Amino acid sequence: VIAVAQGLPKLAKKSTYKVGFAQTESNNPWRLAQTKSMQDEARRLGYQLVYTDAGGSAAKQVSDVDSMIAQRVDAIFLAPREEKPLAAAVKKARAAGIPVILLDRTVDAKLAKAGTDYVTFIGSDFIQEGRRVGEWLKKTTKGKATIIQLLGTTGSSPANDRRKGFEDAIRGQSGMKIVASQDGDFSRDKGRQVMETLLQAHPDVNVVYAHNDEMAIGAIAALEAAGKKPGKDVMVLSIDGGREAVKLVADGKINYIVECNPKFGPKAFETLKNYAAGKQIPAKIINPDREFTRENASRLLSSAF
Ligand code: GYE
Repeated sequence: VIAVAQGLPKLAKKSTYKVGFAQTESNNPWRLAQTKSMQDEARRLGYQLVYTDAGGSAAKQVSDVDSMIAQRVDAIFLAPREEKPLAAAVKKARAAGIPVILLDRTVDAKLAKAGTDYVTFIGSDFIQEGRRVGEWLKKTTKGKATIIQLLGTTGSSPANDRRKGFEDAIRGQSGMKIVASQDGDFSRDKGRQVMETLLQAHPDVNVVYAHNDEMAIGAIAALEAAGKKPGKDVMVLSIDGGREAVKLVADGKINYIVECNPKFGPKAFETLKNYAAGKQIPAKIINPDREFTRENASRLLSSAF
């Protein structure tokens, strides 16, 4: 699909820009790597980056976008924490004549559209990520698994889609059962707490699928505290592929990770420049994701974020 920049605010061709980057939170390695990549690329290009950190609050992120509009930035990169609340912020920026590029998460497609309300979405295909985890599990366990699913932040596009892709992949497998799915807010500590509680209710579980590394690492702590061997008694599956987690794959405590790479900087700013040059921009720009297994983890470790 090609989003023709019709009706979208124009971006003048200039030698430098003042651009906003509205980040969701900064409490995990993925977010820190993404922010660094954006800051490094802005510095390299000599652009001014107006950076805000919503600290895990969608309401704060909405007001961060408001303040970028008030400061008249040339364009806004937005990593929308949740799908619905941030759709309104996208529309406000558009109405103020400021083009928005969505980074890493998207907004509800019924509320705001690429090519009309925002320029494009740059990120991973989260449904595909979840599906790959489900397919790998189906193959590896020959269709037999008792699963706990640790969900990402409620209302965020990666949580919705990683769930959908995974559940679609294992649907119809009578030997595969998800006994509990609970929100761990993409956080290590929440993941550990939720896993502790769920393990008590479901001591027979032998797989945990976490929507990101941080929750997987939290789940590993809970498993070890309960006297279980992560990676052996209970398989651990995750998404992201940060260095700490890939190391755990090499050590045998995580069994499988689908990558979700946070280094958006170069692609984000290149898209901005293409937009200013009047080039056609696809409605979605999908990053390729690798995968980490016992076989390749040591070799790929140094290339993980
Ligand atoms: O997987 C997670 C982060 O939106 C794709 O958010 C991103 C996710 C990522 O907190 O670790």
